[in-house]
Amino acid sequence: MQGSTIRNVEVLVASPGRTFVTLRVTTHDGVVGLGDATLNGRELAVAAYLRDHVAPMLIGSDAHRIEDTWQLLFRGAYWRRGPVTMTAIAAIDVALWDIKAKVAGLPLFQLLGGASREGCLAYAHATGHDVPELLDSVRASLAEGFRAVRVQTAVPGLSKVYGVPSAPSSGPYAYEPASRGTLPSVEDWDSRAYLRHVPGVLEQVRHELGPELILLHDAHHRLTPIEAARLGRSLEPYDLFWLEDCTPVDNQESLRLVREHTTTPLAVGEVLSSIWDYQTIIREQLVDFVRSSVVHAGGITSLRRILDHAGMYQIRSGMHGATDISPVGQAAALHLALAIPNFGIQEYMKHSATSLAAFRTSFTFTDGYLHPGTEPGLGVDYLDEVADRYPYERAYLPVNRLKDGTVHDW
Ligand code: CS2
Ligand code: MG
Repeated sequence: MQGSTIRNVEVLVASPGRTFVTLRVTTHDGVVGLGDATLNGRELAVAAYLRDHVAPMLIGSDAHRIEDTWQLLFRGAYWRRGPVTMTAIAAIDVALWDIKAKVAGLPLFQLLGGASREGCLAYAHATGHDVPELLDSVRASLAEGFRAVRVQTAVPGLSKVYGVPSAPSSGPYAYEPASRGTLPSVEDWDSRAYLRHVPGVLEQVRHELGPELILLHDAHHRLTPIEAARLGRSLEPYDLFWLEDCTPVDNQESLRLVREHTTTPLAVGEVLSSIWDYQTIIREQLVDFVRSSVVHAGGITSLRRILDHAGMYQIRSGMHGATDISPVGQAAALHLALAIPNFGIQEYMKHSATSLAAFRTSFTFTDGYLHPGTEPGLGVDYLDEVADRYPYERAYLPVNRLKDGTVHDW
């Protein structure tokens, strides 16, 4: 199997519109596999982890031994888990799956058991500084063919809130959470103002756009468990598909209190990076959707295991798909999403034209559904000649502070 031994491992960092870390693995036969190693606001930590520690270990190893390589990088590192390690492992894992599928001459989803559906229902981002602007944004997403929309709104009294671009009417794709600069920007937060405002907004959206529209909302980790319980209950009349990250889940048990008080479906996990982070959450049926991405949860090998476990509890996937998941990570998500039995929905925050220009992609969006395409492998290429025009620029996710200056979850 000389041909499939790894000849080269490259860590490519560029900032076309936003920063992406792309891993490229090349075998002696010249087969290329790509992986996404982008960890928003901490990109260079993963790049160094890969370049300085992991890449030297893989030169000369067999690219086809995906599971063995995963175990080597997880157990062999001694220091396990966490977003940096699991994002690094994910990039290698996906690149090896890309290679194996290309050698097999099949689209990756065929190696994952084949298609379990014709397409993956996708949700768009809609946002507004006020209800009329939000309604326009939702209608714009519907006009693009989306059947599901996540709605985020500004909150009176707060200068800046997650999911809402600074400039009014700049459209849903103008929002990029990480901002370039020497220091993170500071946003203010007030849970009481948010809890007073959001139910009324969802009420108006549901009233204006009818019962069929699939509606989602992201509380973005900012509420205490009892506040989250109250929000979940106040949103029940508006039939949300899910309420996301209603409270931080560092303490997985905190969701018990939320579950006790509301039947609004819950989604968590975009910041969770391993199956152990879901142990209590899944076993006690505390959520309805797993939000981990292939990129931040150890790759296809690892996320498939988490989703298989979740499937036992009828918990479905809702993979994170914001713009800090690169087109490579997005493609990997779609191949897994097409194959798994317990698919729920896929986030589709479209990349800017500048970001997209650095990649050739083959996934499609038709009538509300995403499909990974049928090219061998992932179906994505990295365009060095374009990406190289955008050298790395540091950017930070914002920091949140309460009115009294206390640091709060962003
Ligand atoms: C968000 C993300 O899309 C989402 O659900 O939670 O936009 C998140 O803020 C970013 O990915 C953080 O990098
Ligand atoms: Mg989120």
